[in-house]
Amino acid sequence: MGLFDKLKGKLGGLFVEGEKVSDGFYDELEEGLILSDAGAVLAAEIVDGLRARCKKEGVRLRQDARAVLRGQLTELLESAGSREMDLSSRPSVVLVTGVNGAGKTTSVGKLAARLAGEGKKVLLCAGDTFRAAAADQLEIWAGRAGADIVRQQEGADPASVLFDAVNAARARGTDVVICDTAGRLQNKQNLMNELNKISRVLDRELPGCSRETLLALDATTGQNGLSQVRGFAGAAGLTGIILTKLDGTAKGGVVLAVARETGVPVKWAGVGEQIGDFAPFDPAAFIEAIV
Ligand SMILES: Nc1nc2c(ncn2[C@@H]2O[C@H](COP(=O)(O)OP(=O)(O)OP(=O)(O)O)[C@@H](O)[C@H]2O)c(=O)[nH]1
Ligand SMILES: [Mg+2]
Repeated sequence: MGLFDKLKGKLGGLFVEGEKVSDGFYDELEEGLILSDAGAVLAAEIVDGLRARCKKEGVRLRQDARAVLRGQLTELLESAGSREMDLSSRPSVVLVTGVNGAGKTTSVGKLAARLAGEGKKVLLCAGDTFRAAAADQLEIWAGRAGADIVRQQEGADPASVLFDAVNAARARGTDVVICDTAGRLQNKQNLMNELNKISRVLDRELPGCSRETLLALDATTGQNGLSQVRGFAGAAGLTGIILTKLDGTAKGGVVLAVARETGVPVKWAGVGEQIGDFAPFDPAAFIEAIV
């Protein structure tokens, strides 16, 4: 079973063995890409690119066009930045942001488990102080992942929880602090300022530390995902994306638009609600699943 086996592409049906490419084929492909949330402009661009490549390489059969398309889309995803996580300093810090319900807390738990499995000492920071239940939920994940947790009471300043977490991490020789945050809309200025404040605590307390700021992006959100990436990149300086809920969708094409328009790389993929449903994002495997 591959990571993306649950991700059923709508495009697969187009590549009938032995059939030739045709105008109708290219039109249907363009439509399929739009239905997968790649966006109209990018869909047209991809299809034009494919036409040109197939013409140049003398590709006549759909099955061969599929290979060309896969290569083309994989290249597009790989053109975004490096997918490596920089966790070289001790402690290093991973901040997980995103809109409500995107899968932040779940992803924090999964990532913690993964890093703990690599032998790292992980501490979770309950930066979502908006609801008391948020810290309880994170505490359950900390238990599952074998990580420590630092939390405060409901309504506390998230920057102050992070301050405590950083100090605990220094005292305990923690390798990675992973900070959960409250869900927020990408256009709500006061909440975005809160992320900024969290970031300033890190500048002051851990100058020069390795820092990843990841956006949990629900793969089923469609084109709004692009606006989320732009908004959070502007406010928090994203270093990567965790693409969540890939198990529940035939879409996910928005990451093509994200790669093209923002250059923020997808670093992780969430494919279920369980702790192990998480892996480094593999562009070639992803494209193979949707095309
Ligand atoms: N199928 C599936 N469900 C997921 C995945 N990741 C998260 N979920 C589910 O999505 C729901 C929301 O997940 P949370 O991790 O609580 O999301 P959040 O972004 O922390 O939510 P808020 O803190 O309320 O903003 C939960 O029911 C999770 O189990 C995934 O990769 N696949
Ligand atoms: Mg949460």
